[in-house]
Amino acid sequence: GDDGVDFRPAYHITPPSNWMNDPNGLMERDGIFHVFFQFNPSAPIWGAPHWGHVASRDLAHWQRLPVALSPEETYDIDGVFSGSATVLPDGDPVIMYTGTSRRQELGFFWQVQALARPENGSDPLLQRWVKDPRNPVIEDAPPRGTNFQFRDPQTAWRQEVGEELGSLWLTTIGSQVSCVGAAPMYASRDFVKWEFFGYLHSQPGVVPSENETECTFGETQFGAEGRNWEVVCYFPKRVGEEVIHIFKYSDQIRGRTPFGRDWYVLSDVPLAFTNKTVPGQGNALTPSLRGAPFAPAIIDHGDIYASKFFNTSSGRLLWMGWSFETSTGCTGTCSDGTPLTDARGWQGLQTIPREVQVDLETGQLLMTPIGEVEALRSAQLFEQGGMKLVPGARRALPLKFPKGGSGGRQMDVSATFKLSDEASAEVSSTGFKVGVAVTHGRTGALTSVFLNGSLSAGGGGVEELEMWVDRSATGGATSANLQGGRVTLGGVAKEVTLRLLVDRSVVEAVGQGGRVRATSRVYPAGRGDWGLELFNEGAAGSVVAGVEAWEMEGAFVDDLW
Ligand code: DQQ
Repeated sequence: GDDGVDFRPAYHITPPSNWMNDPNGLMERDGIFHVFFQFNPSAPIWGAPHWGHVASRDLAHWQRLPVALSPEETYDIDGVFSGSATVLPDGDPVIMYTGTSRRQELGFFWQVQALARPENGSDPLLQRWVKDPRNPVIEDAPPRGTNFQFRDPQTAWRQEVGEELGSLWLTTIGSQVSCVGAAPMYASRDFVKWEFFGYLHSQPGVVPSENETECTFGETQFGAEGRNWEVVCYFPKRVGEEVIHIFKYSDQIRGRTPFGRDWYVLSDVPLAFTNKTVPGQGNALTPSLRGAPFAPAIIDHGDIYASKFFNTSSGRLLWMGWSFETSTGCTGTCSDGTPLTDARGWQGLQTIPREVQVDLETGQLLMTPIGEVEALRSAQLFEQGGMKLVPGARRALPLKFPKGGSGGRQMDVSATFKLSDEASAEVSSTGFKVGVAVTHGRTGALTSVFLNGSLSAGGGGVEELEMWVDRSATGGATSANLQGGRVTLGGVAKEVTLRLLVDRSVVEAVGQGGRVRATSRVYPAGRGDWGLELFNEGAAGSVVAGVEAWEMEGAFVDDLW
């Protein structure tokens, strides 16, 4: 149904067939990385989620494994929703997920939390999972919350919670409380008995308090005030002498993307929490980094939702997110026509994992594709520096395609642009706009990724820039054609950089060493080789560009050994 154009990414994780959404249960255990994901094995649209499973030894090559969890118990019969894995001190992993069962009288999904453990802990691939007979282990939504918005438990952590209680396991669960997004915590000593333990974090001024009422599901869920948090994450990250606390939530507001958007805040003190006996007390919002006001930042400006952080055994903090299809306005469950990708039998992918660093100067996360992805580079397609681009210049790069390669459909591209010294010395606030276009074969379709900003006078550089992916000449996508945003650099930069991971229907764009990110889906229909063009559309003078590009191999292998 797609005229021979293969939109299925080769080096990204996609479903074996049918539908994929959120990443689940991300963990490293005995040198093997596990990625589970929301999976509908029966149709290329969302429905009755199972947990699909892939594993890797190097975070670059992946093996497909059997479905790990299926809806089969009364408490999860309508879907094994999202959840996390925690590796316990004895090395045994445990999954906590959300079980759902439709309440017919309401038609919505009743949500409780359940545990699963490996059937055979000595299977390095952890292929079979057994549900705990004591499930569900968390049945009660938080006070003024609702079991219709109560899901996606986060990887648990140990925390000292005072002399009386000592050290406890804590987790947090995406929720709606008093009609706003919330991250209630639950505490346990043995990982089996869990109790509500206050709120990890809440929106400023909307700390749930006793006198607020319960939110009726559906009433304000998507209204101006109504918000719901899904897939909340909370991870500490050591930065030199300090520990920075990263809190992430997926805000389910309609209208921004088909699904919502992922946000983060950073704090240099652990996020406050209320003791369950004093609801609302001491739960004022912990300030963001350096006492700055609550200022959530966008994790990725593109087609990303329900992303997750996870730690490796060597203490790296990584991130990975679900990228949904945007080939039609319909995202799978609508009745106004078949989504384009339904015909192909699959939808959805996971991004290449990103390495997470904290920049204390600006209070920003820097997120770059992990170094491991370079293991998939095969032929080098191009390498050249010193390319001068005068204002208005466009320059097609002669790529050297290997035989039997992807014809530019699977590429890893790095570009640097040295901003002109003369121009910045003379002119104040002169705008620049430089970038890379991916050209899509013979039809003339292209996806432009660019950086723009203003050069500061005298100093010769840029302090703030924007990165945008422009899909208006790409064809096929119906969500916003321009995806991107603005970012402060925390200094004056004389050089701006772009990294593009191009994989058939996805372009992961990362600007300025990971300061700004946009994952965009593209569906160019043309045949013929893809290519790269550099451009300088700004008024700020010449730039000098350097580009490296590689062909990328597929990521899936039959076995990891
Ligand atoms: N989708 C899942 C939920 C999650 C939402 C169900 C986010 O667990 O809250 O597939 O995409």
